[in-house]
This record gives sequence, C-alpha cells and structure tokens, in this order.
Amino acid sequence: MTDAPDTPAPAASTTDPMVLTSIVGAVGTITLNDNARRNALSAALLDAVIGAIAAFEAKSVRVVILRAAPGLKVWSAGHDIKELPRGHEDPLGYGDPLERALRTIRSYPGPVIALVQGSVWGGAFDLVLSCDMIIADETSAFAITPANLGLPYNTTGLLHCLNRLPLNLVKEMFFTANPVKAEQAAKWGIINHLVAAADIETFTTELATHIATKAPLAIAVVKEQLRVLTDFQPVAAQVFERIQDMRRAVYESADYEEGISAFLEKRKPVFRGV
Ligand code: YXS
Repeated sequence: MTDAPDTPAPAASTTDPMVLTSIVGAVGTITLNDNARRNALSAALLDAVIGAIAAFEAKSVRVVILRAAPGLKVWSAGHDIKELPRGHEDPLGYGDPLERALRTIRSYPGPVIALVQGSVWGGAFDLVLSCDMIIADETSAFAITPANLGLPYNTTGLLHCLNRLPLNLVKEMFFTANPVKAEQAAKWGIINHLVAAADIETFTTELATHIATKAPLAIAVVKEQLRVLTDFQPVAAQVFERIQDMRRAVYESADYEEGISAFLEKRKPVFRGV
C-alpha cells in the first residue's frame, strides 16, 4: 500500500482540483475542494468524488474518509442549485450526479466515514447519511431543504432518512428545513460521535485505521448485506407510478420554479401552493 502524498483526483474543467485525495496505509481521504462555492455538489465535484472512490477501490483502500477542508463554516451547501433542471425533468432522477455518488458510496466494499465540520445542506445531508458513519464536531449542523425550493425529494432519499431517524424527526427536518445543530444531531443519532474540533482529525483517523486492521472481506459482506436489507423495500408498481405522478406535479409546479428563481435572485421565495 503506497503512502501517496496528496494526489488530486482527475480535475474537472477548473484549474484547482475539485477534490484532494491522499492515502496513508489502508485509509484513503477525499477532501471536497470547491470552497468558493461552499462545496456545492456540482456534477464536476461529484464526478471527481466518484472518480476518487473508484481510484481508491483499484488500490484496495480499505476505509475512506470523506471530508471538507479543516475548519470551514460550510461542509457542503448541497446540490448545485444552478444545475437543477427547471421543471419538466425529475431534479433527483436516477442518473443525477448526486444519486450516482450516493450509490457509489453505499456500494463501496469498505466503510466510508464522513468527517463533518461546518454546516451540511440539502443533498449533502443525503450524502453524509449515505456514508457508513458520521463523525462531527461542535460546529456541525445538518439541514434537508427541499421545502425551501419547492422540490419533491425522491423516495430513495426519504428511505435513507427513515433508515437513520424516527418518522417524527424525519418529518420535522423536511417540514422545517431547519439545521439540526451538533448536540441535537448527536442526541437524535444522526452522528456516531460528537468530537471536539481540535480532536476530530485524530479521532477519525484512529477509528479508520483501527477498522482497516479488521478482515476486509467480512466487513465488505456485512456492509453489502445491510445495504440490500435497508435499501430494497418492495413497492407495488402502481404505488411507484402514483409517487412518480405526485412528484412530477411538484417539479412542474410554479412553486418549484419560484424556489430556484428566488435562490438565483438572492431573495426570499413566495410559495403560492401552485
Ligand atoms: O454568488 P456567488 O457566485 O459568489 O456564489 C455564492 C452562492 O451562490 C454559491 N452557492 C451555491 N451555488 C449553487 N448551489 C448551492 N447549493 C449553493 N450554495 C452556495 O456559493 C457562493 C457563496 O455562497 P454564499 O455567499 O451564500 O456563502 P455564505 O457563506 O454566505 O452562505 C453559505 C450557505 C450554505 C448558508 C448559503 O450559500 C446557502 O444557504 N446556500 C444554499 C443552501 C441550500 O439551500 N442547499 C440546498 C440545495 S438543493 C439540494 O441540496 C436538494 C436538491 S434539496 O433541495 O432537496 O435539499
């Protein structure tokens, strides 16, 4: 296992790499690196994450840490709103870069640990929930925000939340779009460990390094079984079709258009329920 120095993943069209990567022993680290845009989950950033994870798998990296740069106020601002389709297309379709990244993390044959400092918004909440564990510090906060945009969240995303939180807490997060601060996130079980900012890097590295000494095949088969058991809830075809119809009515609504326009125009949205 080579101890590669910080090696940027294949950069997208920007000069700076969208992610930084490093491997120490059997632990690989991916650092989101689009800080000017608050690590908004653009296709370029997500493709870089997916590429970095594939490169780690090719090098048999046993444990992955997914993080942002140390000490940022914002870990990730969520889905890149500027890339959301404007009506007449599912904003969270199966092929959406965010959905591809979630599936990549959930099927990686080893633990992916989210190291969270700062606030996590929208689809980035789904991203950290799709990691196998979340280690967060006192500056962390977690918000799921489709209600701010008029966006119909997708069924797999709701399932990810229901697999982590009781129904009443999932509803509170979706209906209020309020950030859940670190202490509350620990109390609710969103995060595995709440660790002081000064210690979180050492704590997470020691945890990852410890796991990397365990039997990788045994861990991979447990992770994949848990994925299959939690993700695959049978849904009758007509129920699925009804859900798609309901979601289409929302992403074709004037409210969804208003939500995105308001963000782009840096103003508060006015939702009329149409
Ligand atoms: O104005 P410039 O060009 O400098 O760019 C600004 C922001 O427009 C940009 N930016 C984003 N661009 C695209 N998509 C985003 N989600 C996004 N967030 C930010 O980054 C530049 C710096 O942002 P600024 O000035 O607002 O930074 P700040 O430090 O004052 O505030 C940080 C945030 C995160 C509190 C603020 O940027 C914010 O509220 N961002 C939007 C958070 C959000 O609502 N995320 C949900 C995205 S939609 C999603 O994830 C799901 C589909 S769902 O809707 O279902 O949850």
